[in-house]
Parts: sequence; C-alpha cells; structure tokens
Amino acid sequence: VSMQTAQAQRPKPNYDEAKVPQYKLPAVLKTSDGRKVDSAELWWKVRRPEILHLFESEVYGKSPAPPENILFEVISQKNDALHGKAIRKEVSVFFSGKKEEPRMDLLIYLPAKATKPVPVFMGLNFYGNHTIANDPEITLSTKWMRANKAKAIVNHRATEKSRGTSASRWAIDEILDRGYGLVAIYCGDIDPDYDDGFQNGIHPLFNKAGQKKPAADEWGTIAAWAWGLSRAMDYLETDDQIDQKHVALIGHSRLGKTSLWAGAQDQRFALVISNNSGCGGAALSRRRFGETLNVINNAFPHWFCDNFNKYIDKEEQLPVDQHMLVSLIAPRPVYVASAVEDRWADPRGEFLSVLNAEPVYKLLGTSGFGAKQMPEVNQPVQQQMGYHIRTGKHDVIDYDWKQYLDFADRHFRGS
Ligand code: GTR
Repeated sequence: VSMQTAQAQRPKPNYDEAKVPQYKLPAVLKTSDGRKVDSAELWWKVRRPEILHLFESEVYGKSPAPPENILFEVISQKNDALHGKAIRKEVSVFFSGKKEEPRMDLLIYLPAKATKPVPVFMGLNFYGNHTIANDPEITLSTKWMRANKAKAIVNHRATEKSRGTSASRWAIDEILDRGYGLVAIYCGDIDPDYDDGFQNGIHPLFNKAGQKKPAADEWGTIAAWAWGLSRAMDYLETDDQIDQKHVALIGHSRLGKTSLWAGAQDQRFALVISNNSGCGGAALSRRRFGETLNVINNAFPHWFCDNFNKYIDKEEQLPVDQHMLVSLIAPRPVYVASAVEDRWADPRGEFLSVLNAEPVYKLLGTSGFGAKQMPEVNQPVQQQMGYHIRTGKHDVIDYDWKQYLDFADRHFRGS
C-alpha cells in the first residue's frame, strides 16, 4: 500500500458506539475445513496451529528460530539494592553469541529475603531500564530512544535526568513486598522503535543471503520484541533464583500488543497481562473504534508485517480477529485491562476479545471468564481470564498492579 494513498484516505477516529459497523467475528472453534472444534485434541492438533499461523503470516510476521549461540553474561549483582530490599542483577544477552551488538540488557530485581526461587513479572519498557526505578546504580542505557522531553531524552539518548522517570509505572516496592521479582528490558535493545527499513536492531542478523528486509510475512518490530522476550526467558531458565514455571509477562500499549503475541507463541510464559494494548493488541479490529488498521499501519509501518496492510479499511476480510490472539494463550491465565479515558484503545473492543476467547478456555477445562457484560468501572473480574476497566488515562498505575498481583497470587499461589 502506498503511504500517500492510505494517508489521504485516513478516516477520522470513530468514538460513537452507534457507528461501529455490523461485523461477524471469525469462528475461533471451527477449523479452516469447517469442522467444529469440540475436543481439546482438535484444538491443540489442528485449530490452534491454524490460528497461530494466520497471526504469523497476516499480522505480526513469522519470527526466526532461537539462535544457536546465544550468550548470557551477568554484568553486575548486588544483594542489598533498594535500601536492602532487593537483589539486583544486570544480565547482558548477546544474540549472535559474540560479545557485540545486537545485545539486550536484563535488569532483575528479586526480593532480598527470598529463600527459594521466586515468581517474576517480566516486561519491556519504552525508555531504558534506568527509568523503571529510583535506583541510581542501574546502568544508564546508551541506546537510541524516541524523542521525549519528559523523559529527559536529548538527541535520542538518555541523560542522568532520565533516571526513574517511568518509576510510577512499575510498583516495584509492592511487587517485592508481595514476594515477586521483576525483570525489565528496554524494547529498543531488541529493535529501535522507528521505521528504518529494518536496518538496525535484531532483524539484519537473520537476513538470508542477499535479503535486505523481512518478506511480507516475516517479523516486524512487535514480533521482534516478542521474540526478544522469549530469549529473555531462555536466560531465566538458566537462573536458579527464578521460579521458571511462574513467569508472568506484562506490557503496556504497544508493549501490551507485544506481551500478547509473545505469550501466544511461547507457552513457557505462565500468565500474560495486556495493559491498555488497543489496536493490534486486545482490541477487536473489526469494530474500527478509536485507532484502526489504517491509522496504525501508517503511523507505525514497522510494527506489523507488510501483509497486515492488505486489511486496511477491509477489516472484514481479516481471517482472524484479536479474540483469537487471546485464545492462543489458553488455558494459561490472561488479564486484559482498559482505562475509561483511553478510548483510542477501544475498551469495549478489549473486553470483547476476552469474552469471545472464553469458549477456548472452557473447552480446555478452565473456569473461563465469569463476565458476560462489561463490568462496572473499577470492578475487576478475575477467574482464569481477568479484565478491568479503571478510571483514568492510558497508563499503568498502582491500581493496575494491585489487580495483577492479586491475579498472580490466585494462579501462582492458589490464594
Ligand atoms: C500510540 C499508538 C497506540 C499505542 C500507543 C503506545 O501512538 O497509536 O497503538 O501503541 O501509542 O504504545 O503508547
């Protein structure tokens, strides 16, 4: 799709429920050859692989297999970080097996008092690991960042003043007090968030001979970020301070789209959280409410695979919708959160994805969702699937973390 044409035709966002088009969702429990999926076996053997393949080829793009020579190096460890409260480790992951770029850095906090392997939340961040906590000893990222005055980014680089500028999004004290660890990674370590034709970041490492950029069905930036989360999991599996069976993924917004896609593909992630992920995340594309395929693919041409452009203004032709993305996480616990003022992300569309994925959760023998209608504001619903819509804006706040920690307690600790 030529950018100019699509831009010229770009419609105004719709925020009127009455103007949501009539739509029919693709059936999640019917195989491509028309069979009703009425057993777990048919789901695992036929339908789930079909859906996974469709998201790979039409939405996010197919990612490469894990590299053979991945290298991990613990670069720092302190057992009395955060005034004695936490163990802090920094681990570099070298994707090529050589100590050179591309490299991603994991920042790991674990409760200092832990006597056995701890469950962790793992999430990507927007502006570097040094932004997520008020801890002056975190290594300051030197990577490219999107321009942002509030984050004290100067010439696309972090500065000393950038430290802690995203701390409000990470409830670190609460997480540690409740016995969980946190693993943070800057998304730009995996792929910088701008459209450069995939010259930087992880993509070039996997080009075939003569290949200049990913093919139309190969990984975009969201898929690359998701792939990076799986490589972080490869490291966690080697770290005996971490309870590898209880790794929860969390992501906000573009990084919430990413946590869903990572959790869909990699079943080692035990629980998946999408915070305000919106279009291309939890929100149903067919509703065309707030952000649409037209807007997102023009504003961020690098996020999805090129095949996704085929469905701009033709959402009804998509062979999937985002409820099917949620269904790929079944039977593992999944939590989707919305915010009242985040209409751009279509809160109702996010809720409806959970609701329409529930039949798969039920088929696989779980309690499912437990809501038939959108719950009241600030009234979370939590069973195998969780959802809330809270007051306020597009953000991650302590209220959200409180629900995620309760949800993790329920599923990881049976309380
Ligand atoms: C917006 C984009 C959304 C969401 C958001 C974010 O510009 O339209 O899809 O990803 O950015 O990541 O904060």
